Order: sequence, then structure tokens, then C-alpha cells
Amino acid sequence: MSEIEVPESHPRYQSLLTRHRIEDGVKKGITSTQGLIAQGRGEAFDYLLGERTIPSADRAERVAAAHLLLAEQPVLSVNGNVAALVPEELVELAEVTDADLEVNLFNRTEERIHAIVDHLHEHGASEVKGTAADERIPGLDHERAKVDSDGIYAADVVLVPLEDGDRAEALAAMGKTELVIDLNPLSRSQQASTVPIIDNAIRAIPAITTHARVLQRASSTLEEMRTIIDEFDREAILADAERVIRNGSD
Ligand code: PTJ
Repeated sequence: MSEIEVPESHPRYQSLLTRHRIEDGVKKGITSTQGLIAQGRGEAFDYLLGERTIPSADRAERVAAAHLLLAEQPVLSVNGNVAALVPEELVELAEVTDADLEVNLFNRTEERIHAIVDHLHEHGASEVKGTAADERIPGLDHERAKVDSDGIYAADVVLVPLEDGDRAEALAAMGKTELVIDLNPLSRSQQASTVPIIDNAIRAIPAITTHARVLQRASSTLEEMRTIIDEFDREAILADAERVIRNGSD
């Protein structure tokens, strides 16, 4: 038994653990109630993908790691769902890739921003951006537009898990490299992404960290990492995930 009352051998252990974390996130004031709906949508896609990282998603995760390592100012955007699901893993990814963490919420309230910042600190983060909110993403009129001038606003590469389509499109219009984690390959966010990562955030975040560590250990040259990026075919990644979902197999 671990943090939930279900043995780890249970065939749906991961899925039940994820639900438990989201539920707990709502109780702690970290996750919005809409986050529960997003979780349900995500579960449906994950089920169709076989609740595993498909090989094309793993390739996208390696490319995402290369982008983060080559970036001048990488930022990991944190919302109420990923904060509840993978706080420690986000902190670890930020450390390995020397990225900033910034809380950015669709359903923004100051209470929730502070609850998430505190939660990330409790899980080892030293600095968390998102409270200054002294700039806006152009072309967005909702709360998601509020960003830190020295964070997402200035970033060249942004990792955006469970994004809403509007912001994904607005960040793309700002010319940012967007690494989007979303289980729905047809979502507007994935359509706007530079690197579509069609995988559950619970698996994707640690996988990107592992790839970043391997790329660092192999002391890959900048040129090698640029080649990994240049050879990446986002259309093929989107098509592959859609094919797996429609066919039910690789
Ligand atoms: O915390 P906030 O206020 O910033 O709000 C965050 C949510 C996620 C509630 C907000 O961004 C939202 O409403 O998102 P949507 O429009 O419901 O989109 C969520 C997308 O993420 C859907 O395409 C889901 O399939 C997908 N998704 C859900 N859970 C996961 C996921 N993708 C990857 N990993 C997951 N665990």
C-alpha cells in the first residue's frame, strides 16, 4: 500500500493514484474544480493510448529535453493539475534543465497562486515565479494572460502542461518554442505546439528529466542536440498518436 488504499499491484493503480492526487489537490485549494473535468478527459485519452508512453511520445520527450537544455531562458508553466500530480518531478526537471518554475492559472485567484507556490516550496523548489504578474500575453483577455516579465514573458522555451488552446496560440504568436503536454492530439494546444507531447503529465515530466540527464551525461554537443531538434517531425508525432487512439494499437 502507498499513499492510497489500493495495492500497487492493482491493474489500475496509476490511474487511481492520479485521481486521488487531483482530488487531494482540490481539497488543498491547489487544483480548480474544473481540473477534475480536465482529469476525466485526460483519462479517456490515456485509456485509448493504453495508459503508457507510446514510442513517438518518447521521441517527443527527448526533443523537449534537448530544447530545454539549449534554451536561453526556459520556463516550466505550472497549473493546478500538474502541481497536484507531479510537484517533486517538476522541481527536479527545473533543476536538471536550469529552468524557472512559474505558476500560471486559467482560473486565477491569488489564494490558489499562493497555495501552489507554497506547495512547490514544500516539494523542494527554491524560487517560484508567477506572483508578480507584471506583464500580459498579448491577445488574451482572460486571467491566463498574466505572467511575470522576467518569466514566461521573456522565455524563449516554455513547457506547458494541460494548456488551454487560447494561451497556446497566443504564446505561439509571441514566437515562443512551446513544449505542450496534452493527451489529446486534436486539441488546439497540440495543434499550436512546437513539440506535441501526447502523454500523461505523470509519465511525461519524469521522462523528459531522464532524457535531459542522458543527453547531459553523454555530453552531447550543442550541434548534436540541434540535430535532434531539426530532425523532429511534429506532424508525424500528431498523426501517430491519433492513429494509435483510432486503431487501439501501434
Ligand atoms: O489550474 P488552472 O486554473 O490553470 O486550470 C487547469 C485546467 C487543466 C483545468 C485548464 O487548463 C483546462 O480547463 O484545461 P482543458 O481545456 O480542460 O484541457 C485539458 C487538456 O489536458 C485536455 O485535452 C485533457 O485531455 C488533457 N489532460 C488532462 N489530464 C492530463 C492531460 N494531459 C496530460 N496529462 C494529464 N494528466
